[in-house]
Amino acid sequence: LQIQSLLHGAAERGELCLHYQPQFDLVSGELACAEALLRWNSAELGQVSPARFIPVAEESGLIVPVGEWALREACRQAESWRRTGFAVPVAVNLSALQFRRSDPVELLERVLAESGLPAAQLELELTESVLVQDSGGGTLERLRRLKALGVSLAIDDFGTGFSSLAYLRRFPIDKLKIDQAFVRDIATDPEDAAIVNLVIELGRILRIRTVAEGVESEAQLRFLAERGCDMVQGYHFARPMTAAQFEAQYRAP
Ligand code: G
Ligand code: G
Ligand code: MN
Ligand code: NA
Repeated sequence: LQIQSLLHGAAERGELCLHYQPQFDLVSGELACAEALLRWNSAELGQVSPARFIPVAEESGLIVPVGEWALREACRQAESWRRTGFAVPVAVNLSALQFRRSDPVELLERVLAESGLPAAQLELELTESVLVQDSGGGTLERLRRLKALGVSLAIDDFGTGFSSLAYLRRFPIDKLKIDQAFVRDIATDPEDAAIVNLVIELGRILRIRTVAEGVESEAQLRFLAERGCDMVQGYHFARPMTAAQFEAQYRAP
């Protein structure tokens, strides 16, 4: 309850910020994308981990204004980088509630127009729960309208929800992000290895790019490269970092 009341107004008090974690193309090794991740430095509680405040934000509905702040800030940052010659697409997490509560298409149109960011430079990460709760085809319609704006769509934490092969075919998805729980033991656990293989193969068949999350070791990277995973993200390459650190590290000199 304390978290909830303090999170309310955190954006206005300047306590929220975004960190960025790079994704790399596994073949070329080039920077492909930056995932924006919320951080909260509370005047009262100090640094609060997203694992603690995101669930509270989702239960209380605060994720709607907080998520809107994150989207706006990520677009502002990406456009500021792009205008100065550092064009890196940004990926923003959208919770299922943001998707159902308000019209995400209208919000995206507004934020893109405000920031000036070309839609092609923005990716939205949705969880499987968004796709599963498709009562009456409303979700498919919204995803199509989002795609029509020119943004790309990724499924986050893929494999942890109630996947159905039908919706992957039906929905206009560009990327599958393989959950880090499956990646952790790929080099040693045959079942996890089989699952990751299957997702990569599925991506190939459906022409959806695959990203392995939580890559922490050379052994995991080797496995993913051999199997033809398209992209990688994880501590082995870089942790989430401030915008200034990200720019210092990845803007070409
Ligand atoms: O950053 P971390 O590394 O600790 O993120 C923890 C969780 O918080 C992840 O599940 C991530 O998807 C979620 N998260 C981080 N930033 C945002 C955001 O801006 N919006 C939403 N909805 N979730 C976020
Ligand atoms: O749910 P989502 O995938 O958006 O959340 C990403 C979360 O995973 C963030 O909390 C981020 O800090 C974390 N993360 C990113 N790379 C790694 C990694 O290599 N190992 C672990 N354990 N966590 C990671
Ligand atoms: Mn994510
Ligand atoms: Na994820």
